[in-house]
Amino acid sequence: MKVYLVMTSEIIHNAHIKLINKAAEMGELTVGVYTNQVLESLGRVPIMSESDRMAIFSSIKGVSNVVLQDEAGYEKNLRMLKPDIVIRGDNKSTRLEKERQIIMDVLAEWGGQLVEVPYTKGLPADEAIRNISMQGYLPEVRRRKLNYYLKNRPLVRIIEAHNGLTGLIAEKTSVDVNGQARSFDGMWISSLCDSTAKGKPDIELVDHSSRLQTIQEIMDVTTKPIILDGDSGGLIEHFVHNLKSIERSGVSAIIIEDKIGLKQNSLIVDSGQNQDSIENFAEKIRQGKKATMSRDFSIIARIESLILGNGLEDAVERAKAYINAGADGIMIHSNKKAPDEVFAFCDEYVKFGGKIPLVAVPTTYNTVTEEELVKRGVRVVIHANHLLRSAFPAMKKTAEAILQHGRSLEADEMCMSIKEILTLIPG
Ligand code: SPV
Ligand code: MG
Repeated sequence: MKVYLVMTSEIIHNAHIKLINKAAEMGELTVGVYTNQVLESLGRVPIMSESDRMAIFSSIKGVSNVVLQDEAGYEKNLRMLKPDIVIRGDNKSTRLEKERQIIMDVLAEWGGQLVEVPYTKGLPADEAIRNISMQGYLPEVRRRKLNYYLKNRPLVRIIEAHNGLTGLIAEKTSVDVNGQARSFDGMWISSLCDSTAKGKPDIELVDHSSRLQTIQEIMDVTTKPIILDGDSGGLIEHFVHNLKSIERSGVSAIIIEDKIGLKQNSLIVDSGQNQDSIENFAEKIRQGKKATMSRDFSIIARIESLILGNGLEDAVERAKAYINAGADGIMIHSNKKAPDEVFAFCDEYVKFGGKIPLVAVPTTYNTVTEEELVKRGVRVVIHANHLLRSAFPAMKKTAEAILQHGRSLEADEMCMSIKEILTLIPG
């Protein structure tokens, strides 16, 4: 008898061993191990490589063979292995219910059989797994996540968050695109949105402590990596001190921009801002890298040459210098309607062999898709201000409706129900 068992867990506990023993008693056992890509599609951040997991299962008594399974469904591997028996836990989630039917249909083609064993909940190992997922709240785990994504994903998709509620939207929003779950990989704490949400202009006016407060609020209710908009980073002497509390707060990466003087938002056309010298900004990166302790904390250098009209050549020269200074990533920014100048920079970046991740913020040139940016070599796409910008008009409209009608009835259709708001965040 050929027996097939797919193991999803990366933490092996007693119930798994019992299951493997049971399967091995039935016949020659092949264990299927999900690829990391499949684990990711199921919302997991793999903690070890596929080959490590294969090696672990190969060494367990009773396992004759280990194969990789590169899809969440079993169909491809079943047709390849043609097992007489598939064994699995009788977990009743919707996804697994769907899978169950497909497994039975495919097995029926050669008279194979599905054997389901009771799914054991509440094991000590469940507690261990829960503890590991809880660690997403901890700084090092978040940082490792961002690093893992940067190394393993073609695209890291980031959205702006400026408080606990928008953090929850970034954390939980997921859509189905052609049968694949799609969600954001992390959050951008934008200076524009953090300032605007506090009713202040985006001119480095919101002080360090207030920025930390926003970070903590978001940290409290999310587990995804946070990329902080660090504005210009300020004076080098201040930057190295502020980095300590930023790093300790749990931020995964900070992006600093090479502007100097009173900072204005980059989307203001002809703001008359000055760009820092290459030497000074490179020194800021160098000192920043020295001041940080965590191996996974990233300092990303943001180049404003295109924003300030200083041209592509200057942008490329700066990218090279900032990489030499130890930057962990390069962000190229543009406030043009068309993506052409960003594309031109990307082409140069690829040509000179820029290896560290390239970041883009397509706010004004948002006809471009994430896929097109990735094709040009961009690895991180930040949707930098959209939760705040969409919330403001909705709130304003509601306020106007209440004023207009002298009551709130007419605003009801624009609002979620009291029941919904009361249950939005479980106790
Ligand atoms: C921000 O979101 O604050 C940014 C990006 O710095 S931009 O507004 O485009 O300058
Ligand atoms: Mg900003």
